[in-house]
Amino acid sequence: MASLSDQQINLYNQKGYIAPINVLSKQEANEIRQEIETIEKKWPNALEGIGRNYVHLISPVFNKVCLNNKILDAVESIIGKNILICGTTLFIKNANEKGFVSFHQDAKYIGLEPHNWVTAWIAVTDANEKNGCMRMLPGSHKENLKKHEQKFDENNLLTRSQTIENVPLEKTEFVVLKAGQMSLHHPTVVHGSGLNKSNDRRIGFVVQSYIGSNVDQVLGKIYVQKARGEDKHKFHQYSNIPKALMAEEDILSWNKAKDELSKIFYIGAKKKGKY
Ligand SMILES: O=C(O)CCC(=O)C(=O)O
Repeated sequence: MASLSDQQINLYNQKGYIAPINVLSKQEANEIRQEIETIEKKWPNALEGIGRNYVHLISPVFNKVCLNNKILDAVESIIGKNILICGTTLFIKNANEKGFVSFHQDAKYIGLEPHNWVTAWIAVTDANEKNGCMRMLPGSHKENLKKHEQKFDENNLLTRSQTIENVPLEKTEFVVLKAGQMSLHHPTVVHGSGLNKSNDRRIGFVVQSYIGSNVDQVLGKIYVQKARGEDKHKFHQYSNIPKALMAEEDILSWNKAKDELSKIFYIGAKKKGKY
């Protein structure tokens, strides 16, 4: 059932994002962190590079988050009741590293049309100005897709370091979240994030994105799961639902999905980045 108030929906329409929304308890957020850190210990490098994507295919803990009713109720308010999960990404900035995200619009290289989709950024740790939370340029989603320079900076957490230049920083807004809260943002809102200057990791588990079942992938192939409602369009192949962490057959599907995603991310690129 749609849960955002008219006021929240108006704000989303006006600014291109809405935050904070309480969705998980601190304990649930911490369970996600534990799962990430277990994988990092047992399977070093598995979550690096393209491996930070589609993690809901190899972990029941991540998968459960994508199906959380509080998240889906808010998402339903924006894209309607027929909801598919088309991807997840871990955005991790470790303390004392130089990770950042240049200003960009998600819709630029992702191939999801029409734009009946929304990205849920779920805070696994607190996210604030000090540790490099996202910052949004309110209202920018109402404009067309902008020119992005391809910079291939190895500290940039975006695939090709796609960058919109000259964003007026004084007009941007920090998206401050406590662990367990989320923000929802529009496919064309301009956003990015700065360095983590704290002593702990900053972790976002990002459903990128929830799409209406009417949304097609026009650049390649994605693997979806049904979150809610009906899929009359049947544009996409369905993925497995993981029953155990890193089960062998799930790893095979994960690898296939990551390969296809990588092809989409780098269409037309002169070279490949780290992710
Ligand atoms: O985690 C970040 O700092 C940026 C994430 C982002 O760009 C996104 O979720 O679309």
